[in-house]
Amino acid sequence: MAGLMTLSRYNLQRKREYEGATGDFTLLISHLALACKVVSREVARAGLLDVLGHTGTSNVQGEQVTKLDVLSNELLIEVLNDLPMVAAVASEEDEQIRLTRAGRLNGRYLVCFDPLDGSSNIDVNVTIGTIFSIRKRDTVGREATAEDFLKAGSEQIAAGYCIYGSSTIFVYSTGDGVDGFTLDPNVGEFVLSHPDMRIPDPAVCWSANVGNARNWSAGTHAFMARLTSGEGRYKKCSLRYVGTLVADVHRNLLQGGVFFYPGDQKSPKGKLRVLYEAHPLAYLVEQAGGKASDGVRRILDIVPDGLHMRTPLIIGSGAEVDLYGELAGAT
Ligand code: AHM
Ligand code: MG
Repeated sequence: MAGLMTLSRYNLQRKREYEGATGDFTLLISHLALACKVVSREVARAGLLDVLGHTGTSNVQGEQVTKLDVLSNELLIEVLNDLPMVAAVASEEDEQIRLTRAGRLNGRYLVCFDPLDGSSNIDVNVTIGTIFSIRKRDTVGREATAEDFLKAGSEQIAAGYCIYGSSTIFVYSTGDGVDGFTLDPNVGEFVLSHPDMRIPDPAVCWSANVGNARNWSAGTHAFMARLTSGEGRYKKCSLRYVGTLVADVHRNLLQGGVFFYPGDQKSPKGKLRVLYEAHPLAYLVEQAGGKASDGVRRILDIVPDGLHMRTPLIIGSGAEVDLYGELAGAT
């Protein structure tokens, strides 16, 4: 028991290392982890509680039946609402930012999240996750605005995700490497299970929705041809696509691999969103020794022009992200 490194203990140790740390950030991370534990519980019993699928109906107790992604959104917002250090949140589920109750004027932090990534997998019992990103703002003393969020990904001070799979794993970085914590459901604590995650080389898998290939550019086809050539680095490179970004990135982080969701003829800007999908995952993957680009630009250099801006995303093992740039970047 003495050696058990829980997320709270880990954060306390880290806090001691930073002179002048107020403990605000530690508290914020522990509240995000708490929200993820609750989402994990709801995901695990979703089938029982009938929260899958539709909104707008009532369950047997006469309570409103809420879709799991809406429920997760409200849970995260509720948990952050009373933290005085959080000024506002931006979520995939909400068109506009929401100011918090406690920190709207003097909170230093802004939090972006995708409360439940992998919408198409929610109702079919396949791995889903929560993604978050934290920034500091320089406008303390007044109410935060959407513009405060529209900053380059390199300005994030922390990012992470929680994945609800065969186990629940909370992965995060504060810019000093990436650590993963697995939820021990018996004690209700996240325990350090994946210290200092680094993307192994070479890539053993690639992930893309090949169903969209008819719309891809010649360059993207050339990239896929290289990955499936069976030559050199690609002697053993398998296709693995969950269709939940956070799950595909998690696997590629652990095993080495590249995920790509390019812009194509139908959707030139791609599908994935900058602020709460691409930025946080790019931050984590870079911290683990990988890369992330939109084919031309580093993801962390993108300054979004709106809360829900989309971007092509190529993310994972550095050599493959570079190769995509060479073969398809200009097309
Ligand atoms: P979501 O945030 O609504 O779940 O949409 C994003 C998801 C990603 O998790 C995943 O990588 C992608 O959409 C899958 O898209 P597709 O179904 O087109 O393959
Ligand atoms: Mg998503």
